[in-house]
Amino acid sequence: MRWIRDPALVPIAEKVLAGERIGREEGLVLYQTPDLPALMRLAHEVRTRKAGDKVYFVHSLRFSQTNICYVGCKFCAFARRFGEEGAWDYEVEEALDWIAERYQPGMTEIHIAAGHHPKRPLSYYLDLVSGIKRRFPDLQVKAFTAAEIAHIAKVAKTTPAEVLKALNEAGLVMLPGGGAEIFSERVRKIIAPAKIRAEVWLDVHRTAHELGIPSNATMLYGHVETLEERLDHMDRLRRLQDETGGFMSFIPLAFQPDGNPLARELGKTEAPDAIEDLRNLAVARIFLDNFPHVKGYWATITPEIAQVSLDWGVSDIDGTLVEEKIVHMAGARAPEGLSKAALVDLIRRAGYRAIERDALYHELRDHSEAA
Ligand code: V47
Repeated sequence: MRWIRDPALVPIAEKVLAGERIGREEGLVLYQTPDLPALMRLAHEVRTRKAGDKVYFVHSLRFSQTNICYVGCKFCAFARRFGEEGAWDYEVEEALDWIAERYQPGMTEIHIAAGHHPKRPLSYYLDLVSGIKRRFPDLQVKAFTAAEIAHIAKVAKTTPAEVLKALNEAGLVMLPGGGAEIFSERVRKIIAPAKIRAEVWLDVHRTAHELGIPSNATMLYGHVETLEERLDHMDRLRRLQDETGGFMSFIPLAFQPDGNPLARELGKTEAPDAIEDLRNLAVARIFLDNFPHVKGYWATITPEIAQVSLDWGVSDIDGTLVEEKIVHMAGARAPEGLSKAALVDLIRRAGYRAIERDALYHELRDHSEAA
């Protein structure tokens, strides 16, 4: 293996090339190696095994029915209190009108994530989901992070399983991966002390998978976490995926430092740089050997780095994301949405086949031959 300059990588590369799983210690070596070309090559080998030369994207609308939230996560620039400037809180009909104004023919997914509203009853969320399905039957509803599901259940004095069952009957088909942050209790105490614990997040996803609802998983990185804590996070996800097989995609979220207390307290004014983003994606691709996809989320890493990330293990770049708010309110420099044509171009110019998918990863169209 003459392409490997770092001798510490040789035994790891042998394992990865043989399709064997690596452990956390080996993951740490990958996080620390100066041999970035070799890391890239290994991640590329794994992504090619999983997805060949395909890169997936979805024509998707982002929606947040409210930003009212009292959880107080320190990384968040999105949440507002009742009556605070910039707060919004839509009734179901207002939400449907908001969606109608932005809906474009050909959209297949609506991704909903929002604040933990202290009062809305379960019926509100059921009406929202069933209302969307009635008015926009072509949209698959991927909605509510595990943290929101646990919160809705708490307000309704019921269990996450009952909430998931009812939402599923109303039309929800998938859970997004938000709210995971970093599972380490040490980090959660600092960045999100009032948010659900890691075990609850994992339990909600386990329950969703058992009910036949697939989901994604995220990891917020580039703040106070250590590399070991990132590996612990991915290890817990890998173990759950071994149990259920219900995760579709892993999405590292690069911390955006504007307008949130964590940035002010840490004095951290920059998001992670390109190498940190790419290295993290590559390690994730190699470590999470049982995840079908690792997403390069262009809203946080920029479309340019997302394009480069396709050589670093990424096989999905999320989607058009008309009007993404959560990371843009925290200073993300990327545009709030990209057109389908721009995404196809980005993928094709990197040398890959652009595959349009729906929320559940059914292939809808191969754009590789498009003009
Ligand atoms: O859970 C909040 C993160 C998440 C900041 O499932 C921040 O396909 C960076 O879950 N800097 C919501 N991140 C977004 C999310 C997501 C994104 C893309 C795809 C999918 C999917 C899910 O946004 C939150 C939180 O971890 N977030 N503030 C910030 N300052």
